Amino acid sequence: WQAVENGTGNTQYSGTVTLGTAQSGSSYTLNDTTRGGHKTYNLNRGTSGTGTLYSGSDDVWGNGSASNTETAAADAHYGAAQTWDYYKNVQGRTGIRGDGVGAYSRVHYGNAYVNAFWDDSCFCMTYGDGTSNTHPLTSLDVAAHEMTHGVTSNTAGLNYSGESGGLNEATSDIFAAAVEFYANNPSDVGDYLVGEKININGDGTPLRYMDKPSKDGASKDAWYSGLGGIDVHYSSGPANHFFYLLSEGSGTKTINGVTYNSPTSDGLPVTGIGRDKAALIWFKALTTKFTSTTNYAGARTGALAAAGELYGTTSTEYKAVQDAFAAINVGA
Ligand code: ASN
Ligand code: ZN
Repeated sequence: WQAVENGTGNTQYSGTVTLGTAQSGSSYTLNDTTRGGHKTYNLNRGTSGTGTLYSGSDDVWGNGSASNTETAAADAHYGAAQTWDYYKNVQGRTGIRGDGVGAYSRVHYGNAYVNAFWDDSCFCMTYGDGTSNTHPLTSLDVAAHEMTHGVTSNTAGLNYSGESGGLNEATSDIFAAAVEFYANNPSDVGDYLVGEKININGDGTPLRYMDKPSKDGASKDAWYSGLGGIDVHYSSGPANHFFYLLSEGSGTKTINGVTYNSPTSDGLPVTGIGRDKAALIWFKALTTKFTSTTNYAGARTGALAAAGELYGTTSTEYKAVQDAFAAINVGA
């Protein structure tokens, strides 16, 4: 028999947080029984197997530094919990499959491994420790990005290549931003940047920018005929840009201390409808309109259908979806 507990996580990226844990006798584990039994395991630099479930004699996890083996676990466990809560409380989806069952997280994958990934076959997400094993890829936005790959896989099933692959990647970035805003953590405020905490570029810049994706030097701001031929982490750009424009509108805007400047490819302004409505539209499109082969034109059709069902086809929200797609060069 296990008691439900609230532990304390001293994370690297999100400050001190509450973690869902379980207690059995004198031992505590990173087993979030109120969120589908989501568990966090230590791969201890291995690259296979499930690893060892985090357990300990107290309910305090990590010390904020990557040199403590529990710190990355605290971040990953927190990210999974916030993502679970977002999908349940905002989108009405309980768990990645919508069946109430939790996935699991594995941290300390490999040696100085600079990536994180979702894997359908284990129904789990995995995190490397980053450069010099000091920057684990366990920030909240990365966790939400990886967990969202599980949601996409179990809904639209967007193929991970060509334009559908870009839409798959964008969906993970879109809900990463949505989860970060939802969590409203003072140590990791919401933004339209992806991976700004894990310092992959070594100079403090984020991996991706949603207001103007080309700022990363490789992503595209708008659709063009060759988009399906580039890496999915770059062909995601136009859809990320669409989501930013639909949420916040074009032009300059400062949110939580970050200043964005979002252009439009047609030169016409877009008036944002707010990120909450934008995320509801994208989720409805993802889960009821998109298929494995949806391309950018199909995403427009699907998002408009979703907006029409949610707000009506004569609504400002519907019009904003039209305008935001036109702004990324996807038109009627
Ligand atoms: N971290 C990467 C991602 O989730 C791994 C990959 O390339 N699939 O997109
Ligand atoms: Zn991804």
